[in-house]
Amino acid sequence: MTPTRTRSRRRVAFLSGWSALAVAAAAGVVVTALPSSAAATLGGAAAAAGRTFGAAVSDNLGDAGYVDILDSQFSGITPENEMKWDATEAAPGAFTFDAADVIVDHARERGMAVRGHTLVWHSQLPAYVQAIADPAELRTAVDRHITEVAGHFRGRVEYWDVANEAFLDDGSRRPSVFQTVLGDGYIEDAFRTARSVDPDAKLCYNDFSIEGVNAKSDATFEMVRDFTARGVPIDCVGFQSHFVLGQIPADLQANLQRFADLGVEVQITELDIRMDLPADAAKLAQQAEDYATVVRACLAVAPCSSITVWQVSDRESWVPSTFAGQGAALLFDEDRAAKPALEATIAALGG
Ligand code: 9MR
Repeated sequence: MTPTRTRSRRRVAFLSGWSALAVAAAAGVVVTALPSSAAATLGGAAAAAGRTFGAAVSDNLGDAGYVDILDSQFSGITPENEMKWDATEAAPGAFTFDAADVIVDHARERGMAVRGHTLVWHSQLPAYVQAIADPAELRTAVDRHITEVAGHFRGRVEYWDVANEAFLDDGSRRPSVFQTVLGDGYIEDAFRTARSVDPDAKLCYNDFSIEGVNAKSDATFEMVRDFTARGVPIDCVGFQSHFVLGQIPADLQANLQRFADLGVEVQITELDIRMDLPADAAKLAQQAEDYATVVRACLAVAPCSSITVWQVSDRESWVPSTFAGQGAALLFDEDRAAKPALEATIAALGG
């Protein structure tokens, strides 16, 4: 799961069963072959390739059909909404972690890796934060938020999306309250605070539309280059990868590689591939090819350590409520039946 380096012994505790097998195999330890049933799952096939395959999970764990797929197929979990500012600190200083704890406990009891999402983001941000105009006051609020949230989950979250979606498409900084009140330095300050609170978690910058080479990914690249050059503690970049059918950027692999060459891990963090509804056989076949393309790009870049899809099945996907007439973006359909993309993804992983 961590192909490049290991920060501490504690990291070992995070390895899922299959990841541990893969690490043992890489270390020359004799391991029995993966049972064919496990190799034929997303998590099993990813582990054999030294990767984690995760899913975003929300308030779904009371649904047995959902949990069956989650537990049998996936080796990682990202809470979809439960760690966001509006969920964890809806009122100043009043922290609530119950919903996120349920998801994190589920993951940890099953040896799944956890991606924490997200500490500093302009969206799902309570009005009281958006109203803060005084820099000292906002700095204190951000520090306290990171300290309490990352502190609560310390030792149980392997990766944190410290900052999310800070750039616009043209490469300029998004004019969030953080940017306008605190200026450019708010991102590096957040990374430093997160590192001091949880030194063992890997700290990521996460964004959408940075999967190919463009003005936005160029600006992100320049920030990460600058951070690594100046010793700002950044370990990874998350490429959300909310794709449209047939439109996977041709330079995805090259773009992942240029970030990896800076010395950070890269991860596919919120993958889905939406299509105009209704789905049909041709679209589902194209989608299968597209998922395989994304997997191959990640596998071709050594520090690409994980792929996470943004929910388990089309029934839970955020897409239809956001893009009218579009959907069918995930690996399982509305009835939780496997789609062609599932087999293609496992095959591309080498399973
Ligand atoms: O999937 C999430 C959805 O349930 C929420 O309503 C939405 C609110 O902003 O956030 C969605 O997740 C987003 C993620 O946190 C950041 N990247 C984009 C995702 C899709 O909007």
